Amino acid sequence: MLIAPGTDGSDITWDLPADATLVSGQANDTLVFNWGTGQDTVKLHVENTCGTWDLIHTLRHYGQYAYPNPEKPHVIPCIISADNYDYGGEGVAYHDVTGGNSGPGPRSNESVDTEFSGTGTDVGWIDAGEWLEYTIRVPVAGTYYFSLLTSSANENSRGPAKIIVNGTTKITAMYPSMSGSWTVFYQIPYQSITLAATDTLLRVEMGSGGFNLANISILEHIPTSVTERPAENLTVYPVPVKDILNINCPAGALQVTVSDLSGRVLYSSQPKSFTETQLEVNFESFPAGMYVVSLTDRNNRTAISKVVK
Ligand SMILES: [Ca+2]
Ligand SMILES: [Ca+2]
Repeated sequence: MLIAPGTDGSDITWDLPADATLVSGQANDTLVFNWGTGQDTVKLHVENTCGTWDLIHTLRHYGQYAYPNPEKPHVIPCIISADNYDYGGEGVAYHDVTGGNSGPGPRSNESVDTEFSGTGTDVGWIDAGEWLEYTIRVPVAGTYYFSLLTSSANENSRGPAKIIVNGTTKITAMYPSMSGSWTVFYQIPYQSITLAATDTLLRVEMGSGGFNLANISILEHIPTSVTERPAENLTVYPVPVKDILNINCPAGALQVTVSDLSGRVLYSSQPKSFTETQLEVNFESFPAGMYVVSLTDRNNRTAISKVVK
């Protein structure tokens, strides 16, 4: 404890960590001391004829902590605002390829690019290879449902985002919704994720950019009212088909599969560019019968059509 009598008769009391040592400033406005090895608090108590005033501030060694309260990880289940990535800075709590915040959003002194969007906030200006981390706590281990709320005016962006927990990839690809606008957000279809009580760190890693990320949902159940972008229209012709089946997906397709009624996959295309709107599948080698054509669209949603040969 350091007591520094003020010139106006105030009593000023500093409580420093046990192994801190005073350098200068005991009787001045600025107190300089060598920090010890522990994580501790600094307390300032001022007392004079006007009353008393106390300030308690926790100082930490450089490291990664939950934001906004280092003492409170995000408790699962919850929805985490994307801009509430951890304290710790570049290379520790996040990786952003551009220095400084490109947006006018919160945490302007960090390099993650944030903005205000309607009543909320989002992380924008996302580039390939960027990642964000969130300190979490899982009181009850088990299966949860994971989704991201995204927007994009970029018709060719595919993300996808990879979800990693404590260094283990839990979801390999979440394709952001191409909402046609940077300010219209859609929920990516939920995927199940298994979390253990020992899981403490969630990472969202960007395969490529071109989308905005508003929040991250980790829920016990899939909400009944979710605004997902509907699956794209799927038109197939001719039906019945003899050899070449034409598939029309006006807004672009990711993948096409053909299976028989027992679920056996007979054909699966390589992942397509979203700019492909017209696809063909050759049915020549398939026996006569009924088939299911399944098209995965840009939002990782599936449209199905039955085809007779
Ligand atoms: Ca940046
Ligand atoms: Ca960025």
